[in-house]
Amino acid sequence: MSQAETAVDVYPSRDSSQPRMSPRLDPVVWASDRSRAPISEAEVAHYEENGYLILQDVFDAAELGRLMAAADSAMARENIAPETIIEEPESKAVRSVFEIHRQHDTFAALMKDTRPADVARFLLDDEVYIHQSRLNYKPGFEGKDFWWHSDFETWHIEDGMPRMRALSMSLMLTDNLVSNGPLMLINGSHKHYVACVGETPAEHYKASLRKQEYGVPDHESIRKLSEERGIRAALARAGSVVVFDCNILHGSASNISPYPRSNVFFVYNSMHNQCVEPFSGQPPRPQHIANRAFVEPV
Ligand code: 6CS
Ligand code: FE
Repeated sequence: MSQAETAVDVYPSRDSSQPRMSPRLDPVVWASDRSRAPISEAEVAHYEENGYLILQDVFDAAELGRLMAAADSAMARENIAPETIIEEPESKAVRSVFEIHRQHDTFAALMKDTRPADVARFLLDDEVYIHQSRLNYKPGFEGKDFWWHSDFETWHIEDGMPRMRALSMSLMLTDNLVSNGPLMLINGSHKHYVACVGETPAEHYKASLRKQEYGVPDHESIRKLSEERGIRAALARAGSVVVFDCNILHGSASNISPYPRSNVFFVYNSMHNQCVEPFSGQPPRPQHIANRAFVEPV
């Protein structure tokens, strides 16, 4: 398919003063042959219906120890490119470190590990590459919220991701508890595309990664979708993995507990869904936020 053909914007957003909700145009589970799934039929059905799946205790204590040591060194900004570090909006605490898979071997190996990668290759029915990776620390007392959003709406408008053929893995590096600002997902919201109001500001990422105010759904749409199927908190022990569809509405509250909610997020995108020119009409976001330079199967 030529570049011009893929540039048809089938998911417009931030182009009107009125919010809009429309049906998803893409499959959730792209796999045609489900007999070779690396997860159970019930897990596939849960993911397809709800838009996410929690895989309990995927990584063991020894593996977690290595990952936490790597996360601590990244949090200490050791051998980390300064432009990939995002600080909390109200302090100098490290909120996120982007492109972590290219800055630390431990995380590079994680994203190639067959336990998450095989699930992504199955659900997206293709070879996959890393569109984005990040460590979100959400430190105790200081970790601020991530307002409700669809990742795909941002990746489509600001990164030029054509279709909903991507998913996120969130590997829990610390226990994700009721008290420490766990990921919350609006059940089933991935089946609707919520177009947001408000034009994308220039270099929006400089603000949105600290506190997102554009490309966020309107309250009425959030209320409607929450009341339809409910809001779920992804509570699980460190070592567990949440797989969630690129378009599910999710967010998390501030962490006022003493306990960090540290997760490593990585986004698998289908090799047949590579980013084109951003649909915002603005220049692409930097490489460390939206990978364009290293598009090879994991
Ligand atoms: O803009 C982005 O790509 C990032 N923003 C959020 C809130 N989630 C996805 C991603 O990390
Ligand atoms: Fe997100």
